[in-house]
Amino acid sequence: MHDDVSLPVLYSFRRCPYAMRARLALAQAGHAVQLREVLLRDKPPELLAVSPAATVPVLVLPDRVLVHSLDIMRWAWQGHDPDGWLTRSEAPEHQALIDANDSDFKRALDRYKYAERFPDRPASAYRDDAVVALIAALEPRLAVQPQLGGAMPCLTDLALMPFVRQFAAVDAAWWAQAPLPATRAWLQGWLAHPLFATAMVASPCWAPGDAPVVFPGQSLCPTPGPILQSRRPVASSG
Ligand SMILES: N[C@@H](CCC(=O)N[C@@H](CS)C(=O)NCC(=O)O)C(=O)O
Repeated sequence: MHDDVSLPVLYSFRRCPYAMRARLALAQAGHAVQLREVLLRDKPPELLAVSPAATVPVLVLPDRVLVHSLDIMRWAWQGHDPDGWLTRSEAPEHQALIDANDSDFKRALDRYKYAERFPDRPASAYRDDAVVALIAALEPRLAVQPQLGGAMPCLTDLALMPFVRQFAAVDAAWWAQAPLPATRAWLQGWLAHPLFATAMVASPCWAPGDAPVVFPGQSLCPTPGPILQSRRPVASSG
């Protein structure tokens, strides 16, 4: 049995898409962490002490603190990437997709989600912006291959999926009939994937003194200790 308190600490918020992509990567790469679910409106001093910016996710390692989701994702596969999850995402076109997701698409997505706060344009205009910023580039790729990584998924698939999920959920009726069948199938595949279920397992809010909550939990691996310590990949397809 491993020593749970010696595992890296991950500060996380279940519904945050940045935290989701970090949890997806950690689970896929087979890293066990102590999950500390936080409330964004009531962040624990322990989080503020390690990351003054106080965004989630934050991964506390013995020698450093990673405060950006993409750094956590890259760390997950660094040094042990037998299936190329990290390597394939390093192609310039993947970096461009991730950059587009995290900048123009995210901005348009937030306006589309909260269109009532940005009343100078209709929600559909923000949706169009989001399509131009990212979604339009996904469809032709996913029409010829099942994953952004190719035949197999890569970091890029997991980095984008939580955000595309939010985009699809803003107006499910529009999404269901949009001329985006390949992107829809890709998202559906991930929403039904056991890795997503593992990453979305709910955990009570953390408080100092709580027993460690080991993530990923038992739902993914019946014997999480030895399997996770050997860092065996737990999912290989979308
Ligand atoms: N660049 C960061 C951004 C993370 C981020 O903005 N997370 C949001 C939650 S989805 C957050 O923590 N916001 C701070 C707050 O709401 O106080 C990353 O990639 O991890």
